[in-house]
Amino acid sequence: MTTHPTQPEQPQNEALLTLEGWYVLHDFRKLDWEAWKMVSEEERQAALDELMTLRATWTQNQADKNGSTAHYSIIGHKADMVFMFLRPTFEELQEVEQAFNKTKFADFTVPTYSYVSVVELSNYVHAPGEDPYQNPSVRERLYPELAPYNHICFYPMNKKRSGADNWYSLTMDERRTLMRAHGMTGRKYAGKIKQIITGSAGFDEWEWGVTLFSNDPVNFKHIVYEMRFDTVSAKYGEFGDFLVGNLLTDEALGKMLSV
Ligand code: 76R
Repeated sequence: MTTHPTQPEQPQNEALLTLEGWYVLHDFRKLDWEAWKMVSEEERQAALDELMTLRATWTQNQADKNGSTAHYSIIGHKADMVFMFLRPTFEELQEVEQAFNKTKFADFTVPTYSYVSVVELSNYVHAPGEDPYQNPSVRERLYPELAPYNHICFYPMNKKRSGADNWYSLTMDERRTLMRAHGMTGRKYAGKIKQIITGSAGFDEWEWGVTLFSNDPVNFKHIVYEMRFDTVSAKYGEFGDFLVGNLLTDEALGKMLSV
């Protein structure tokens, strides 16, 4: 388990008081179906067995509390599957990506999109005075163990900084008020949606990655639509592509890859 440095004591800007947890890679792949269908059943089985072995190492990594991994299929043409890896360091994140790339199965995949970020809790909520990295409920959110929800929804987003609507020109109090309203909307989905907000300023194209999990995909539509009416999203939210899909249990994976 990593230890992150505690926060700077006197940051220049309160917005810098974010808490960071595990580093995250969302790795989206398309399957080269033509190549997959062309090889023999034995070759397909060997590639699948190797993938299963790798998945077992991810399960062990999670049991060791040294990271967490999710593997989902993706619906539509943007990708066929996503691996979401959470690891303590950039090095471990890259190692897990490379371990996959070295498998035979990876030869049948084409990377279509990837996203590098870090689990982030913003400073709008936590109690002053304590070391949040020692707080068990904070730790649980910074180093989350991904549970096997049936569905995933991922999209990147920015807070606008153009013209009169510049999030970064607002005062801390203004931002806190807007984020509080956002949190209230979010709380209505307690038990229905599990959200992981990851920060990607300096890491990737957008400022945050939003990863939602649910057992019913209609909850994604409801929460995203309801949040569009919150001032923070209505005025300041800018969104990238949405990618959605289904949990790849061993059985679902076998079914997906059988030809
Ligand atoms: O962390 C907390 O629970 C406290 C309140 C809270 C913060 C600070 C919170 C609650 N979020 C916070 C920060 Mn969120 N969140 C999103 C999206 O599609 C959209 O319009 C927005 C995408 C969703 C669906 C969502 C869900 N949140 C953030 C930030 C960082 C902002 C910053 O620092 O400026 C972003 C980008 C963001 C976006 N949020 C919640 C949810 C849900 C479901 C909750 C309630 C969580 C709970 O109480 O368990």
